[in-house]
Amino acid sequence: MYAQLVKSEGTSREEMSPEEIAFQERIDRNEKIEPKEWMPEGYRKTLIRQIGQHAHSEIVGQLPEGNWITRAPTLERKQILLAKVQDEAGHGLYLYCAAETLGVSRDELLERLHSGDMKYSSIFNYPTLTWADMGAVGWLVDGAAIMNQVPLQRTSYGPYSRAMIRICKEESFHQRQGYAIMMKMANGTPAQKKMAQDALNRLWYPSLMMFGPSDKDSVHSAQSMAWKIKMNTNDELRQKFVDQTVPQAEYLGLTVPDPDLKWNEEKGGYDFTEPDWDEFYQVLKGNGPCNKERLGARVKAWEDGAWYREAMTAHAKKKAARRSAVAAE
Ligand code: BYC
Repeated sequence: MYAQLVKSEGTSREEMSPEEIAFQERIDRNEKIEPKEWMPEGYRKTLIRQIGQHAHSEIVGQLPEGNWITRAPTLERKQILLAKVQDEAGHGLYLYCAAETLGVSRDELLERLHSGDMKYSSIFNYPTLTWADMGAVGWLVDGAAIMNQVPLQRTSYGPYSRAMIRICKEESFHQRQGYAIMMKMANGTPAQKKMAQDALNRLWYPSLMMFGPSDKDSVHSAQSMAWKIKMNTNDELRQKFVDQTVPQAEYLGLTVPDPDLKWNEEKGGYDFTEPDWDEFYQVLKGNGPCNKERLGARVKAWEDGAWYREAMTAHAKKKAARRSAVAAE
């Protein structure tokens, strides 16, 4: 058990305060940590970073799909896509609320997103060029999100874990709607099948990048796993995702764009080519195909909404003043 008490910076158990040791023992017993309880500052900060980044991803993640609402091929598809994009807004809200319980305001989180100080998932810096991308996003991007989020339902911080339970229920619907689009396209005309294959070709490696850098380059994994903020390493989840997704691609009659993909009997999983990590770090630095467009759209939405936030605040103040006037009568 105490093997887990080693911090990623290299601090050993001997260097921990009695409070830190007691805290770690609660984590090891799988107790949930609740907002007002004592927690190490690093635990609080790591949670704000991860939950905040996750919330931002949900909100920015609306943009590539929102782009296709007006161009959905049927009314039914339009309704489904609208509902999905609306769900992402809800997920963002649950997560911002969970982050707020750690003593950070939503305005501050958004300010840090807009200034480029906080990240959102790299995947949303890639464009969605055709309707088949709506299928591939649901199938691969939501599929990767679920793979990462199902274990997070058991994460040690109570509000985060409870938000995850609700989010995962909706994500599985999202993944299935994406796969349903892929089925239609892959079994459609040769041109539709080609679009489906092209979407898979473009989104495969960016989806693998969603799990983060390989374990040897992951900065936060060791400490986050000791604190059960993360339940698996990045590579473990990436492997599970590949193993789950390859048979789904085969069922669609599509080819995963990796000539070296091969079942490895010994490890009971596929050997596969790693994403281009230089590209990943370039996207993180703001140099991906859509970084400027995505952040620009968020900042514009925030600025355009200023009058609405002011009106709501003024309305809330008036209501509160009226209530206290009535109470004073
Ligand atoms: N994109 O030490 P590491 C969704 C950063 S799905 C951007 O391994 P960690 C949705 C990382 O922040 C997506 N940045 O980090 C789906 C760190 O930089 P900082 C959201 C990334 O945190 C469909 C550095 O690289 N899901 O929302 O231990 C529709 C070193 O990495 C990425 C979540 O956020 C990336 N892909 O592990 C709509 C799940 N990967 O912060 C919406 C919760 C790494 O030190 N998050 N970085 O500057 C996690 O599980 C973990 O934060 C990660 C990264 C596995 C993503």
